[in-house]
Amino acid sequence: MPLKVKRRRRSLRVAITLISGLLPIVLGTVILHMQAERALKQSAGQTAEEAVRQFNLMLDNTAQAAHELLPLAGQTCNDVKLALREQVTRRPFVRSTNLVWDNNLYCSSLFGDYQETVNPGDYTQGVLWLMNGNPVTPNTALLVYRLSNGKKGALTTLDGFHLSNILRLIGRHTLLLLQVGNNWLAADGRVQSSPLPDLPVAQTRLTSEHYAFTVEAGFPEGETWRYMSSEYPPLFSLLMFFGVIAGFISHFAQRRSTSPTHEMHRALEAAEFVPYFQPVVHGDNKRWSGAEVLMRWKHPKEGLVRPDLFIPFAEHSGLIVPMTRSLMRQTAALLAPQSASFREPFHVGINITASHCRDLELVDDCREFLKAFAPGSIHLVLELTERELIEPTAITLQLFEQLHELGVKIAIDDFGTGHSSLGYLRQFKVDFLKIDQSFVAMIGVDTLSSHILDSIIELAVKLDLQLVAEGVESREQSDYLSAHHVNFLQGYLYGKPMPGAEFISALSDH
Ligand code: G
Ligand code: MN
Repeated sequence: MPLKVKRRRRSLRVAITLISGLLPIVLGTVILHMQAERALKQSAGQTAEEAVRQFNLMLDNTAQAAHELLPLAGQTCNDVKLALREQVTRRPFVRSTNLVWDNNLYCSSLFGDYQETVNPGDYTQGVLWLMNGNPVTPNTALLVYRLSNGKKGALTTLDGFHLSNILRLIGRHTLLLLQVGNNWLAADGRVQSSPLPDLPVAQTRLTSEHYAFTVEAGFPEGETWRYMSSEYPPLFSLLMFFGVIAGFISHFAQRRSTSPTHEMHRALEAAEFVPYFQPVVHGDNKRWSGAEVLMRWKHPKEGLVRPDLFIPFAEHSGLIVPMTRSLMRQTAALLAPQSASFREPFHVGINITASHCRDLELVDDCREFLKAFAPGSIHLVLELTERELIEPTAITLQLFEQLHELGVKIAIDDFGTGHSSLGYLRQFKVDFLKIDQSFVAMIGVDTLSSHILDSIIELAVKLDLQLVAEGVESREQSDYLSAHHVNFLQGYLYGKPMPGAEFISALSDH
């Protein structure tokens, strides 16, 4: 069935379905990715805040020791070394305490008397020095707090073990670094002075408001995806679900877009509807008097399709009007060059459905058709099937009025199979009756049908209507109809419906 033939190529349809399915998944993933980045950023920020808070507390403790010792600076080491050791013992984070006079460390809680020059430039803002150990404990991180007042000075040191512990415990999934001046400490407890490493995901820096240090927090490469895969599985399932739904909807929407109507739209644009011509002959001399135009669909895959299969769809979708217009234009283009050879007006029968008669467009189409021919060289006959009667509304009556003014003839097709009244025939000023082929087929076979045929002929004579007999296949039928003065005959006996070129060459032979 041609109307089921898919409009688009399969690969394109599959691609569209895939894209529709993937789009919500991709968009959803992008949104989840952004959400995950936000969550990580927030987490890094909170971690950094917590670390700064902890370091501030530890430094407060260390600074207090220095404040308490500073007034003692200048006294002999022997007098103060117990006070120095007391601070180390009392304060949990303080590892050592030292007194300074005039930038000279002269007394230490570790060694008592001691001599070492203090260079204030080593201390960030003159206060903090993150170092990788001292001569006593090399390679053990150490944060030195310096307090000075004139020549007096106190140095208290904070054990790096506590610092790296904080980095490790608070950080957990977050990478945390403590930076003091150019030096920085990571959770592994090593102090380094190389450039700070990049934390590729959610990098956050937070500087203490009380002391000269900065905490940097962040996550390693790929953390966003790891976070998503651990936190969002239910949302991912939902996305998959939406993707599948969208794919299905797209798939079925495309199936719909290959509906008969769409397929016929395409065919109309591709000029696949072509006219075939079946000759109509004079009843008496059997000379060709005209032709009925019969639509054929030259389908690219299905071959030649007969109108019964697609005309109902065309009527339903309203496409029948442009399709017939195309048929009339093709017919005019084909026959107009022959019109000089017509010895009498050539009958051209065009099939019309009731849906054609809803507006006056048909008048313009007929006018355009007739204009293609030399005046008087042609009779345009519109064939209306008796099976669907036209309502005599104001618009249809106006339509037929205008058609008659144009000189267009009206024929009732398949006559005898419907139930048109005499009033109907008069109202639409019918010119021809086309006797349905079922009655012609019964000639010499079925007496009842022959009676009906005789009545139709009688009626036509009384109403002064011209008669066309359809489906004439045998000499016997032809003789009978001629003997009963049927004006025109049409059927396989004289010619089957044929393509335009064939019809033209047959026409010149006749
Ligand atoms: O309804 P309408 O008259 O437009 O239909 C014409 C139909 O009759 C076409 O399908 C045409 O092919 C068919 N037809 C024309 N002549 C003959 C014929 O002699 N015998 C048969 N069986 N069909 C015919
Ligand atoms: Mn017809």
